[in-house]
Order: sequence, then structure tokens, then C-alpha cells
Amino acid sequence: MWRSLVLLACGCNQVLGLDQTGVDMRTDLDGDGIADIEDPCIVTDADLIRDSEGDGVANADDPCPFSRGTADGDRDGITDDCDPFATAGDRHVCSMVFGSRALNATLWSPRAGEQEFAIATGYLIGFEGSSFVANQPIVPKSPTVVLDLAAGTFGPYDPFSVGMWLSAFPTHEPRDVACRVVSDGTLFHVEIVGPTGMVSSPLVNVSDTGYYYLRAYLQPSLDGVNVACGVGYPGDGLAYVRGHIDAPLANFGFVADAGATYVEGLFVYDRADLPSLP
Ligand SMILES: [Ca+2]
Ligand SMILES: [Ca+2]
Ligand SMILES: [Ca+2]
Repeated sequence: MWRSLVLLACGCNQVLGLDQTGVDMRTDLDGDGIADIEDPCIVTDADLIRDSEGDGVANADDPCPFSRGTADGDRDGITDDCDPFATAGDRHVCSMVFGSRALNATLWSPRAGEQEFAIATGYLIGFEGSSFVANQPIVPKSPTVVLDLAAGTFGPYDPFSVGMWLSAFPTHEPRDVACRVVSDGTLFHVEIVGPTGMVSSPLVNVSDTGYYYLRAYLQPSLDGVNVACGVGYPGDGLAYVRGHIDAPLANFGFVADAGATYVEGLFVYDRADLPSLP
């Protein structure tokens, strides 16, 4: 009713949240009353109440949703297994565990010309050759953002490649940038792939469990975004590489170039300051 009255009285696109092309910018996919464009965490109750590692703390209140570790060396509320920086100031922004099929289908789209992807309730699966991007911004516009992908493979000794599109468009473009982990089944490395080429880390041994996490740090710079991309196990050190994106970020997404893999969750942290990247 309120909107109808405003429409009659005003008819202005800004109030209705319409941009110049008539696209509604005020969609609220998770129905929490916060428009997607402003929502720091687009998830449904299915994600909020899930307890990914079973420590009795729901993901909504758990700053480290994939590890039961309790040590918090810098006492910033993010336990050491997840803490992106050793100095206090990290904030847990969002845990996405893809618990709503309806939201998954609306929020994520396969990229043009690629295989259909599958998202099952509770975890996300990318098949060889598929990648997809978010239809809404999901990366906060904070001075420092950290994206943790808790993931694994169904066959730990099978080759696989899975990653995050840090900046990608609905169709493939030379500007696309990915942070990804690549394994031959025994050893893996992490790499940043983008328009300026690829930087790759030293090789790391693959765990027996096939479980690992991939982490990307993002910090805006004067001419784009500085990136650090790492891979490791909860509680263990990560192997990192650093790179730079020469433009504002496009959309976030996922890519699986080889092997069946599952993604347990995407966990987002941020900071209000600009500490040095690893
Ligand atoms: Ca919302
Ligand atoms: Ca938990
Ligand atoms: Ca901490």
C-alpha cells in the first residue's frame, strides 16, 4: 500500500529503487527486509540455523563455522582456525551454506556457454567445466574483505580444480579474475588467474580427508583491488600468492574446472582498516 501511494504521488524511480533501465534494484531475495543491494548477508533461515561443524553454535552466531577450535589469540571474537589476521579487528559478516534451493536458484546463474551446475541443499557441487556467478553483489564494500571457501572433494586422490571468481561477468571476459586451488591428487597449489596472467604458490600436500579451505583477501587500492589468495587446512598455515585486479570488482562466483567437488560454505569476514595482506 505504501509503495502504491508513493507511486501515485511521486512516480520517481529512486523511491521505487528502479534504475534507468527499469530493473528493480530493491529485490530482497532472502526476505529479511534488507534490499539485496544493501544486504551484507543474503541467506535464509536454513543457513542461519545450520551448525556446519556441529559444535552447538549455529552458523549465524559462529565466527568459525567449519572448525571447533576455541583458541582466540588476539581476542577479537574470531577463533584462530578462522582468523584472517593475527591482529584484532576482524568481523564475521556472513556464512552462506546454500541451504535454500529457492535462493540458490535465484542468486546464482551458470555463465554463458557453460554446463549447468548443481546446488544441493546444504552443500554446493560444481562439475567439471562449470562456473557460475552471483546475480547480486555479495562481497561487502569494506576496506578489507576476506572470503573463506570451506570445500572438499569426493575423491581426495582424484585431480580437481575449484575456485572463486573474485571478479566475473555473466559471460566470459578477459577481465575475469579467479582465486583457485588446483590438485593432481597428491599435491596442490593455489593460484590467481587474471588478465595479467597467473601467479602460483608452491605445492602443498593433499590431506587424507580431502577437506581444505580456500581464502581470498581483497583490499581496494588507488587503481583497483589488491588480492591475496591462499589454501590450507583449518588451524594450519596457508600457502599464499598475491595479485592485483586493475578495475573495480564485478560479481563473485564459483568455478570448478576439473573433478567433482563440494563446497561446505562461503564465510565472509571484513575489517574497517587496512592491515598488510599476507
Ligand atoms: Ca535481504
Ligand atoms: Ca557451529
Ligand atoms: Ca582472533
